[in-house]
Amino acid sequence: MRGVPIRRRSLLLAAGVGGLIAALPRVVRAAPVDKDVRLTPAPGRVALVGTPYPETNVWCYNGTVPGPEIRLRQGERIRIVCDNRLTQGTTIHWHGIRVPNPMDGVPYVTQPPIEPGRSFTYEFAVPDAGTYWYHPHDHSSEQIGRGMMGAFVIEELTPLPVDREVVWVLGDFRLVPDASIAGGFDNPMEMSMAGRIGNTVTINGRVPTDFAVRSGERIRLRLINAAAARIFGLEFVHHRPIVVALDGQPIAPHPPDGGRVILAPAQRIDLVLDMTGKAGSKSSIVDTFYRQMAYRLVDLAYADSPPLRAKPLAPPATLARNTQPEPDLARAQRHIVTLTGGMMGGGSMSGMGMGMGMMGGDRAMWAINGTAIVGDDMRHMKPVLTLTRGKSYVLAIDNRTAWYHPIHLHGHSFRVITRNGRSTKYRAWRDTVLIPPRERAEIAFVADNPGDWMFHCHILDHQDGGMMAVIRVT
Ligand SMILES: [Cu+2]
Repeated sequence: MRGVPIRRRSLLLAAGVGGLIAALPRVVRAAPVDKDVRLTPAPGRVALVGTPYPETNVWCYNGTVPGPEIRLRQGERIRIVCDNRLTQGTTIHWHGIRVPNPMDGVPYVTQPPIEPGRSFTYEFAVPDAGTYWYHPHDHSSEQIGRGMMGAFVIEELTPLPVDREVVWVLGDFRLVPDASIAGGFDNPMEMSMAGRIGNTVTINGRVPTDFAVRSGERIRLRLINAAAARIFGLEFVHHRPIVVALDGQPIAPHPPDGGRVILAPAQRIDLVLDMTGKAGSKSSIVDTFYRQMAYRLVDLAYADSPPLRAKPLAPPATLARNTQPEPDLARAQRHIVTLTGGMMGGGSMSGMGMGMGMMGGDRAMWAINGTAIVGDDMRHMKPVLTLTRGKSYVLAIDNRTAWYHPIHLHGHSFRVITRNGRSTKYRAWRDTVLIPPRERAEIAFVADNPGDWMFHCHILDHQDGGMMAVIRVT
């Protein structure tokens, strides 16, 4: 389906972006690093489902799904060498981390793709604590859909006091009966609807059964939605999770709206979960986002041992604020961003009625302000917005489609200040905002990170089908 031959891409890079990028590593390699990591994307074989099913052929980092967890403390500096052993190009994007533009891992925009057999060195400091993740940004629907994902945790200087910290990378795979991954990526029908939703949900690369807990313990649960298209709506039966961070950014601790933890592709949520069940009991976490496809994700299985503490703990404190500058809403310049395209009458999984023209050869099924970047081909794109460094902006994002879109801005965090014209309660900092069908959201931020930044839907089929744009900060 990808129409751009590698040779043509390479030529263009040699003449344009490539020369610019070659000059940058000298600048960024000056400071000593706190951690050196090597990530090797390559084919692998892992037990996604477990017995009696055979192992699954995947593409992954360092032989595992998810790839190795990267963990740093706030303010530290890391060097990551990516050694591409795939048979196609790749890049790594550090989702949500405010890195310098040349380290952002976007093919043709911040770097040439890392061709098979080649390597690329990423190096940056991590300014903000929180839960992040890494994934490819080249051929991303297929590479993520085949297993390329990993957690990136940046610890606070003063950590939240808990008994145990747990990271769950939620994956979603479409498997055929022998547990191998179904082909047919970039199916035009799915691209114009909800995207490629799988049939096999994994926690840390494995179909889960029980998660062992102890009565009375307090867990910090870092949830990462690494799925290509699936949105989660998690209900913790008989438990009361408290949200303490969204997309890595601290928020006043509060129970999730309606008791459901909504987690769209690429979003993260940190929960404080007090294990209030009785010793020996079991209780489920169910995913009810697509109501007609609700299922049990995993059971919390209580050990038979006596409770860890006699009295429940006090509610968790608010985490220390990260380092993003506060947008000046009174002086902010406003822009409207309109999302269009897709099949009409969506919302349900059966909504058909493809409009003529959407099946056209150019795959431009979606658009942002009338423009579409299809696939990874960003050679000809012009920025949809050019922002002035240091100034505050409000983007009013208007979803005129019949489908959900988790919209991600690279290089920045933003506050979600309104939804459908009403102020939001927490004005949450995020890097990915889920906008339901025919709804609107306003985001506010200071454009303080210079460069060309991707602004796109994180349902990767939508991204591939045109719902991607560039916002330039100069
Ligand atoms: Cu979308």
